[in-house]
Amino acid sequence: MPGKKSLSIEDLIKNPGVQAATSNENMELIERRLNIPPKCKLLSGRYTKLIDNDHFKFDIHNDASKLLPDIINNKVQMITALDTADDAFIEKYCRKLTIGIVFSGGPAPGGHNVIAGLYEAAKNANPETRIYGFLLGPDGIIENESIEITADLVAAYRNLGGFTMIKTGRAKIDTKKKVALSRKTCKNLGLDALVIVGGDDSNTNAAFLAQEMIKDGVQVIGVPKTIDGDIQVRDADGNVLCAMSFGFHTAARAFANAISNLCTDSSSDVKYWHICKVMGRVASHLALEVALQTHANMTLISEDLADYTDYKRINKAKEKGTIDYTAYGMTLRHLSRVICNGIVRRAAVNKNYGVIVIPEGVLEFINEIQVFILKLNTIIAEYNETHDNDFHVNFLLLDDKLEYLRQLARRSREDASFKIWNTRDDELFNDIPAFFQEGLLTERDSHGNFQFSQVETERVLLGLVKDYLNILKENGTYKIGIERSYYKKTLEQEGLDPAFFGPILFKNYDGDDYLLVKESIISVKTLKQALVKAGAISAEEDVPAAVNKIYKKSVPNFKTQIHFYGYDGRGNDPTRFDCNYTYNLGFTVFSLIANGSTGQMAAIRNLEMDFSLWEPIGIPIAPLMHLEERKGKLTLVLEKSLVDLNSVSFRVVKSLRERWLAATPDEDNYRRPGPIRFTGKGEEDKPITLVLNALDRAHQ
Ligand code: FBP
Repeated sequence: MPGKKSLSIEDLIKNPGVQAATSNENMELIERRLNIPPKCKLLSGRYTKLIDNDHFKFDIHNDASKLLPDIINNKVQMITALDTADDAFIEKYCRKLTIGIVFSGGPAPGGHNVIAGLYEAAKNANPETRIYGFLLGPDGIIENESIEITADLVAAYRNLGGFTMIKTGRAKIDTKKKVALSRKTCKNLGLDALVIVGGDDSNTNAAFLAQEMIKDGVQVIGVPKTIDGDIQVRDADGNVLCAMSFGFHTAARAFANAISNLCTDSSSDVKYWHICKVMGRVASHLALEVALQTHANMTLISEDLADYTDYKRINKAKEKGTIDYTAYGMTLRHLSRVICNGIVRRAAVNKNYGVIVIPEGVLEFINEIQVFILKLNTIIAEYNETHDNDFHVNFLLLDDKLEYLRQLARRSREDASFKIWNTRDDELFNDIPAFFQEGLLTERDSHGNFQFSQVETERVLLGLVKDYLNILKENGTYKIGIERSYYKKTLEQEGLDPAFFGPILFKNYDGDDYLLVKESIISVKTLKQALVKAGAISAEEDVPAAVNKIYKKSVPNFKTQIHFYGYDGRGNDPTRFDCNYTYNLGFTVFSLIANGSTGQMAAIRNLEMDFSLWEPIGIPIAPLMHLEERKGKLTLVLEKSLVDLNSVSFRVVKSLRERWLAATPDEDNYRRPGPIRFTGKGEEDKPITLVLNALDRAHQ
C-alpha cells in the first residue's frame, strides 16, 4: 500500500503470527504425541506370565537344529496378565534391567511406538531399568554407538513415523568379527537383553545372535517389521501366529491414497495412463492391498504371473511329442501383451486413460530375468571375497562389468565345468538396454539380496508395452471408440447422413454404443480409399471435414506418467492400527524379556479382530528357518511369505479384475480410501487383505 512502511524482516520473524504459521508444531503432531495407545487386556495386569503352548508345531529343518541347538526347542509362548504374584516372581520380573534396541533395514511406520511400549513397560516394572537405542542400525551395536532412551524422547516421537529417533541401517552381524564386537558392546553396556526390530533377514540374525549370546546371559528378541508385509508366520498345521508385520498398513494406505488421487485425476482429464510402481522387494502384498484399497484398473501380482501356464504352447509341444518348459511362468513379452490387451479394450470404449499398479519385485518372477538375477548374485558374491562392494569398486563402469562377464563366457568355452555364465547368457544379456543391464548389475544389499528399488522396472515394461501398442496401432486393432451420439451429432452438423457413412467407417455400426473404426482404416489415405471404394466420395473429392474429425478422434495417443511409491509411504506417520499394534508389540517384548525368553519374536494374534481380542505371544524364530539362496549359497533364513494365490484376498482381487478394468461404457469403479488420519472413525480401519484372509480361517 502506498505510504505504508513494511515491517523489517527481523520484526516479521519475531511476529507471533509469523512464528505460529511457521512453527514445526501443528495440531495433528500435537494430538499424535499426546495420545497414549490402548493396551491389550492381556498386557494390562501389573505383571505378565508366559505359558508354553504345545499345540503349535513346526517342521524343523535339520540345519536349524544343528546351528541353533539352544533355541530350536523353544515353544510358542502365550502371555497372560497377572495382578498378584509371589515374591520370587516379582523380584525376578521387576529386577533392574539394561536393554538395547536397534532398528534394522528399511523404516516402517510404528517403530517409535515399539520403543515407547518397551520403555513404558520396562519403567513400570522398575524405574531404574535403562534402555539404550543403538544408532544407525546394527552398525551401532558393532561400533558401540548408542543413546539412552528417555521419557522426553519417547514423548517427542510417540505415534510418529520413521525411525528418526535412533535411525536405521542395513548392516548384518554375520561374521565372527562382527559377532565378537557386538558381544563386546553388550558386555560393556551390561545388557541383559537385545531387541532387534527388523524384517526376515534381521530376525534370522536375531536368532543366530540369541544362540551366540546365551553364554553371555544376553537375551535376544525379534520384532516383525517391514512394510513389505512378508513376515507372516504359521505353524505346520497352518495356524496363523503372525498375520502381518508392522508398517504394512500405513505404507499401503499412503500408496493407496496417492494412487486413488491419480485415478481421480486420470478419469477427469482422460489423457494419461499412470504407471505406478509400488514397493515390496519380492512379495506383492503391498500391490494386492493397494488394488483392494483403490480398485485401480490393472494391478500386477508377481506371484500370479509366475504361476501362469501357457496351455497353447503345452498342447503344441504335446502334438509334437515334446515338452515346452518355457510354457510355465510368464515372459516379459507376454506380460506386455497382457497389459496392452487391457489398454486396447479400454480405448475401445473411449477410455484411453487409467491406472496400472506394478509391484516393485515383478521382474524377479519373470523367468528370463530371474535367471539373470540368480546368476549375477552368485557371480558378484563370488567376486566379493573381502568386501561386499569389491565387484563394484573394481569394475566402476558398465563396460568394465560387461568385459568381466565376457571373460567368464570365454572361460565357459574353455572349461566345460564352468557353467555360471556361458556364451548364450552373454549374448542375451547384451540384447538388454544399457540402463537395465546397469540395474541388474547393481550392488546387492548386505544380505546379498537384489535391490529392486534401484531398477526402473516400469521403464523396461513400458518400453515393451509402447512397442506392442505401436504394432497394434499399425494393424488397426488399437483404436479409440467413438460415442454413437457424438458421431451422429458431428456428421449431422455438416449435413451428412450418419446412417450412410456409419457402415463404411465402423466395424460395429449395427451394434455397440462405442463405434470402432474398421481395422483397414489406419491413415487419412486408407480412410479416403474406403470412402471412394464405397462410392461416398469421388477420387477427386476431399474427405468431408466431419468424417475426418471422427477418424482423428479414433487415433489413440498412448501418453504415460510414471510414479514410484515407496520411500514416501514408508515415512508416513502410522495409521491408528499400526500405532496400536506397535505400542503393544513393545509391551510384548518386555514381557518376553522379563520372563526370561530368548530367540523369540514378539507378535500379536487376532489382529483382524476387535482390539479387545488381540493376543500377544512369543514365536520361536529358530523352527521357522529354511534354506534359501543368499550371495550364491544356500543359507538358513527365516522364510519370506509370498502372496498366497489361494488366499481369499487374492481370489477376490482376481475375480474383480474385470470389473476394475472397467472396459465397458459404464463408469470406472474406483474406490477412495482417503488420507491417513489419526482421529475420527475412518481411522479405525485395518488392512483389507488381513480382514479378507481371516474369512477363510473363520470357516475352518
Ligand atoms: P525391509 O525389508 O528392510 O523392511 O525394507 C523393505 C523395503 O522398503 C522394500 O520395500 C524396498 O525394496 C527396500 O526396502 C528399499 O531399500 P532401500 O531403503 O535400501 O533403498
